[in-house]
Amino acid sequence: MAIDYSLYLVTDSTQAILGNKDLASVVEAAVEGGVTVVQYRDKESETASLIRMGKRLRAITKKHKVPLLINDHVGVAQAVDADGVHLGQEDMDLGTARRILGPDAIIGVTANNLSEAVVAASGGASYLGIGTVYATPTKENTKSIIGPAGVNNILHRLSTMDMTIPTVAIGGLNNSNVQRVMFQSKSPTKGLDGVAVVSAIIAAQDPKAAAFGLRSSIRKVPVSMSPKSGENQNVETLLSQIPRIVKELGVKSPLCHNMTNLVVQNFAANVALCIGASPIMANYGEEAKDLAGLGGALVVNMGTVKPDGLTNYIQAIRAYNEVSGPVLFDPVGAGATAVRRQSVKTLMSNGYFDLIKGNENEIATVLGENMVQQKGVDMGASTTDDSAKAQLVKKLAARERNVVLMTGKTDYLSDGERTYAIENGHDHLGNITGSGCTLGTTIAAVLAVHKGDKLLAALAGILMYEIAAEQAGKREDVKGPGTFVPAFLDQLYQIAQSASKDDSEWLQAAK
Ligand code: 3NM
Ligand code: MG
Repeated sequence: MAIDYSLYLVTDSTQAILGNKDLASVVEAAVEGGVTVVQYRDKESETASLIRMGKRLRAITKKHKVPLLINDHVGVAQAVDADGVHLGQEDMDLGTARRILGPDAIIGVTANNLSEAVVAASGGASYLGIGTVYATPTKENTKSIIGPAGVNNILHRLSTMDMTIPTVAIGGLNNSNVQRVMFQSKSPTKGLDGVAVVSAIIAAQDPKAAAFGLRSSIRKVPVSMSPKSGENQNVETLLSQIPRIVKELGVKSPLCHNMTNLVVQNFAANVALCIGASPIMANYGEEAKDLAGLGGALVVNMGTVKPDGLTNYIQAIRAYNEVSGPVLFDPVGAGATAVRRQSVKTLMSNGYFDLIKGNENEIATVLGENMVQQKGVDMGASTTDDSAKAQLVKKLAARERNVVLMTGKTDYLSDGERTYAIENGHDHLGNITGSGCTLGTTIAAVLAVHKGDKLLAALAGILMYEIAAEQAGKREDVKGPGTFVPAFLDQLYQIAQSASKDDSEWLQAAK
């Protein structure tokens, strides 16, 4: 019998999660709301009471034709005539449980990493519970937090080994992240069959409504996360759309919400104003919900990390993710310290970034392939050749299902399918502070007005920014980095203005 794993409920009887509610009533409501599998998990009760509750849950799940599994206790599963068990890595081994329960029993296994997944799949498990996706108070001493990227890695490797076992993800999943997790964890050949939740349903005021909401979310992948593929492959076609997009910036004047470092706040605000966007520098996460509702974009620039910083970032990222507002991540100095490396992981596991931009070192760190210790936030000498850089960018974009920009003398831009090298820019951009950060501000503003093709939006932002720098660098009044800054702002302003007058001559300089 094929089992629908799409919304898998794991129960909890603790006061902290169930409260004073009756578990059986909560489960019945949840099943009515759309839960497709129930696992009775109770880490505290004695056998007699496990069997008593197990029988009540059996009656309810039977009535609604939903499978019932028992966590850990094979004997209880037999006693209540459950459909099977779920085994953690410290529980009875899979082979023994299979021998006791027989070939038809559903036996699921928790897998925290690839080797646990492979052992369980080849040992005859019926499905895998993969986690912990996000840190959760429901299960505190979990082995490791793997994020959607970790789930993706396991799914990808299972599919290369032709293991077709069903999988659900678990840990910190709720209605605000299930779509993203299902989408981001999907490998080209294998996706999750569902998500497992505890508190999102058991602790909910209205478990039926919570289950219904989750079930609807799981069924649809948000449009803004769908990769735009195969379109506009031709560079000429891409470039021809840019003047219209730049013009839209001036017309719509999108909010550009920057959570950025102390050094560039002023410069970022000036750049945003020059291109026609409406800047706000707001580093306090509480404000993000209101700001996200205004239709703009968010820049998360990790240039100044502080103990409370991550909470603010996460609050803001979630607020924008919820309304499908674009979020740009600038992992400044990602490889420089252990704190920053961990911050990158935490942020990546807490939200979806439409675009990640960084220098070679930062992008390699985000990808998890950085072998060199970064010295400061500036980029040292490059060790990689051009095609390796392009590969790095493409690989990260494909994994995260977003757009990735690696800045440098040549910039590399990819959405995982299309990868472009951009040769525009000026040396003085490397001689002033905040040029990378404010490129992020520029791209975010464009992402806010052009939502269809994120790669095209990014290209428009990069070209207007870097061509403005070239124009400024050629001016006679520019004698060095000091005079370059005002000239650059002027040229950026000129480009935005000329687009509003349907003049796109500036774009001739694109290369
Ligand atoms: N197992 P919530 S995480 C029961 O990682 C359980 O194996 C996990 O609870 C694992 O949905 C977890 O409330 C708790 O975050 C999930
Ligand atoms: Mg267990």
